[in-house]
Amino acid sequence: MRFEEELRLETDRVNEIIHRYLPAEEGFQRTVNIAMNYSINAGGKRLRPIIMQETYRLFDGHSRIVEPFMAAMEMIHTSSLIHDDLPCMDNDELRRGQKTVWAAFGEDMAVLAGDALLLYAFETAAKAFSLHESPLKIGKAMQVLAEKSGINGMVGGQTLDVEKSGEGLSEEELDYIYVNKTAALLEASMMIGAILADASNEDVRLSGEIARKIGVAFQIRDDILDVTADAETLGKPSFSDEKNNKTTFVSLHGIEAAERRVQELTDEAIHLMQRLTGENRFLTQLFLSLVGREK
Ligand code: GRG
Repeated sequence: MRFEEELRLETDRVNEIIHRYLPAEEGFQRTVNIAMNYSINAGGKRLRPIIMQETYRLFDGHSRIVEPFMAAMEMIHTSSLIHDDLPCMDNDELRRGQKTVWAAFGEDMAVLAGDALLLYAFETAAKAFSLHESPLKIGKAMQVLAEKSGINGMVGGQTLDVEKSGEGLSEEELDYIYVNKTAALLEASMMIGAILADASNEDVRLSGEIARKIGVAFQIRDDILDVTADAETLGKPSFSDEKNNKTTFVSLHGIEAAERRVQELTDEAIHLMQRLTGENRFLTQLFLSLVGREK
């Protein structure tokens, strides 16, 4: 089967898993549940849960324990997009091809929907405890999920990014932002897949290192698309970085250098994959496909 077809089928299967864990739209508080589902159901590439599942398979995992974590990861990612779009952050009105949550439901509901999705993610991941597998590895996976989302991960990266808007950045600061704001959730996805499949500590570490490189490459590609693709293709506004006075790899080094860096980081990651105790051709192809992604 062609890779594109395989990816489409995989995305459909991942969507089915995520939908099983979404909250029912009922109760006095249902407006927030509706806003949570609105943002998740708008689509998205589902890259993080796909990477988690494929890493789990790479290390020969074959139970359903990974599924609540896949849904949890997409919830955390989506919660960050909801908050990222708020007027006090990027002030964007288009995401995943539809109105952003604050534009559709108001700022108050968007703050609450982001908060609620973040916490519902941990409620969802905790459902793994009922699947009769080692509670120790579930606990470890939850620790990684929390660490990489919080001040030592995504929130940390976003903090420096927001604080430094309109100012120049050193290479070290830019790297900190990319490694944390974007790569940390990809890192967590691979590490959790490995942990749940009982991979060795060295394989978990290596998985994190590979995903960090892919994550930084992914963010640089995002910067490139921000200045080269149109809003219709992206499903979100282009030139958002310029509007928000963001220093990016592209604004610092130009598009050609950015393209080269994406390729270099991807090559390094693919090379490191050969050191893992296991192989997954689909995952390798997925990483390679990200180099040239158009949305
Ligand atoms: C609510 C925990 C929490 C944190 C809020 C706002 C914020 C802190 C963090 C923002 C992080 C962020 C939006 C980073 C950008 C990462 C990025 C390139 C996202 C786009 O990911 P895709 O292309 O999106 O995978 P789809 O829509 O396909 O899922």
